[in-house]
Amino acid sequence: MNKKILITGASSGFGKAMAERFAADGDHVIITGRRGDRLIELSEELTSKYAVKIDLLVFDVQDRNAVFENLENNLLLEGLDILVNNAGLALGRDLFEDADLNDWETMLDTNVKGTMYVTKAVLPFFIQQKKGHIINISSIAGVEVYERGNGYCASKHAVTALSESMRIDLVKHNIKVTAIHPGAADTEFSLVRFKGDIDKANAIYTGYTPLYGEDIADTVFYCASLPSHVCLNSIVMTCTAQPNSFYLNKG
Ligand code: NDP
Ligand code: 8X3
Repeated sequence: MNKKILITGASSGFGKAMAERFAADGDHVIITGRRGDRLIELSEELTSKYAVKIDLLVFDVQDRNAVFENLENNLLLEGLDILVNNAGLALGRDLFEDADLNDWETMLDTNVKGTMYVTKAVLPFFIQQKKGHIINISSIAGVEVYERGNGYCASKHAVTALSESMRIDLVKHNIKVTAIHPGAADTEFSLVRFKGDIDKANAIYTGYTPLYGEDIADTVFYCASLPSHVCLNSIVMTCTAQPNSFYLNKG
C-alpha cells in the first residue's frame, strides 16, 4: 500500500502482529511501547525480513508530557496515513466490591487517557493533510459488560464512545475512525491481567481455539486497505467459540 502507520503497543500481541502485517506489505511502520528492548528487536527483525523502514518511539501513553514530547510536531509523522491506538491492558478480574482502585486507575489512564493523548498529539498532521485514519482497538468488553469486568469494561466502553465521538467531530477533516472490538485472543493480555500468574492466564485459552494476534492484524489491514470513500466504523470479532462477551463454548 506504500502507507505510513503508527502503532501504539507494538512490543507484544496485536500491535506486534500488526507491525509485521504492514511491514510485509512494504509499509513504513512506526512502533511504540515502553519496552524499548523489545521494540529494537522487532525493528531489526522486520527490517531484515522485509527490507522496510521501521522507526520506534519509547514512551508510556499514560504520561501526557512524554506522549506530546514524542509525537507533537515530530517530522517523522509527516504524511502519516494511519494511527492505531492499540496500547492497553486489563488488570484484575475481581467483583466490583473487591477490585483494586490502583488497577482501575491504571486501566483508565492507559486505555482511555492514553488513547486521547496520542490522538490529540497526532491529529494536527491529519488535519493539515486533510486525511487520516484512526483505528482504535476497543474490545468486546467495550460493547457488552461481563461479571468481574467492571473497570476494564468501563475503560473499553469509553474507547467505544470516544471512537464514535471522534468520527462525528473529525469528519469535516476527512478523517476515518474505525473501532475494532475483539473477543478473547491469546496474547500476553491475560498474563498482565493476572499479574504474572501463568496458570490463570493459560486457563483462559484452554478448551477452545481463541483469536490470535494475526487475526486482529489481518482485520486492521483490511480496514486500512479500503478505498478512501469507504470506512468500516465498528467491527466486533470473536473466535467461533465465543458468541458473546461472557459465554465460551469450551467443548
Ligand atoms: P499485550 O499485553 O500482548 O500487548 C499490550 C501492548 O500494549 C504491549 O505492547 C504494551 O507494551 C502496550 N502497553 C501497555 N501499557 C502501555 C503503556 N502504559 N504505554 C505504552 N504502551 C503500553 O496485549 P494485547 O495485544 O492483547 O492487547 C492490545 C490491545 O487489545 C489492548 O488495548 C487490549 O485491551 C485489547 N484487547 C485485547 C484482547 C485480548 O483478549 N487479548 C481482546 C480485546 C481487546 P509495553 O508493555 O512494552 O509498554
Ligand atoms: C479482552 C477480551 O473478554 O477478556 O478485551 O474482556 S475480554
